[in-house]
Amino acid sequence: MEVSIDAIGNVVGLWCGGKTDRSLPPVMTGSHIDTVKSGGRFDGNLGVLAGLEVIKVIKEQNISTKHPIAVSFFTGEEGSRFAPDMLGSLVYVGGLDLETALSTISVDGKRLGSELEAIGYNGTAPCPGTTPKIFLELHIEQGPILESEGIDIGAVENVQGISWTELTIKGQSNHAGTTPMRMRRDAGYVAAKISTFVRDLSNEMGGTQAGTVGKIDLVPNLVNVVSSKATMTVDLRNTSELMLQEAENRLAIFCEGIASQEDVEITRKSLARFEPVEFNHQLVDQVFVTAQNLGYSTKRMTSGAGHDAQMLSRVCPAAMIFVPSKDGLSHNPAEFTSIEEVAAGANVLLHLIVDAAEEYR
Ligand code: HGY
Ligand code: MN
Ligand code: MN
Repeated sequence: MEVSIDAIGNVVGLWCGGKTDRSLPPVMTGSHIDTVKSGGRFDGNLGVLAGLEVIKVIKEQNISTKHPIAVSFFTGEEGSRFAPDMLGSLVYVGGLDLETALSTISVDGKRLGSELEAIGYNGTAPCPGTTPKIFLELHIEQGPILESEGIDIGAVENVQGISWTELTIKGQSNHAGTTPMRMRRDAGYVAAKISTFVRDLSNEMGGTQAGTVGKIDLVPNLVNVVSSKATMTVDLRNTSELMLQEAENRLAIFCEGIASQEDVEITRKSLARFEPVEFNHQLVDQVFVTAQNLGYSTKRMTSGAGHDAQMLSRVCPAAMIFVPSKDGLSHNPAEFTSIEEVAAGANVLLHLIVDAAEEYR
């Protein structure tokens, strides 16, 4: 394939058969190859490897298509090192300017542009990138639905909204033994209260509301010192933009209240904020029908996780194919999908791509 690397490290492999018209927009598939630190082998990688397998089968079968076919992987989809998530695909579609992205500082204090240079992925291909004809992403569900209902393929209709906030809580370090409880300005205690509030709020709101505190760093983080500082993250999700705003507002009100009650200062920084995304209905229908025609049980569903496809949907029709996750597990080394389930997803992807790329019969 003709491989290009763009200025934010996105990689696009382009395949053109003998009679392909290079002036036509490519049918694109792909995903990401970064994982969270404690991640599994399927999240992201499946979509990229399946895309390469599709090209291999097309070449073996001497299939020739009018449109070029592209297989891509986007930089920093996870966002847990360099926020926001889907950073590379957001730059690819022009949703985040390149300089801002390159100057992003990671949780470990590194500048994204320098890190790309260090690994040789500060490429020369321009950002934003070529607009595809369509974008299809094969991905594991990362949840329990397909497995629990015994369904082979998910035709993903939409992605829920995402709100990531970093809260910095400043109190006062003090002696754990001598400081009367009424005199404490305990950042660690406030972080814990916010953490339980996020859980209680999500349970109370119900529906698709999700709330996660995945990261809390305490200073000085010592057994006999009242914490002077806590830095924490809050991940809120909802399929409804209004409900997501409601959750954000209630979190802000809770923080104001606990800050004055505990005499601490709380500052907030948004790390990521994406509204819910609806995929192209016609393309979702094609995913659904193609899977059914191939004899797979199929279900229309929502994605709880964010994906590169939601960014590509800003510039072209996009949709996703889900395959089951064992025990609904993901962002965990035990993440697993069987080879039969993988093959089913890759087959649906193959047929959709060949159809969209307009095979010469
Ligand atoms: O956070 C997410 O939904 C994705 O894994 N980046
Ligand atoms: Mn993913
Ligand atoms: Mn992920």
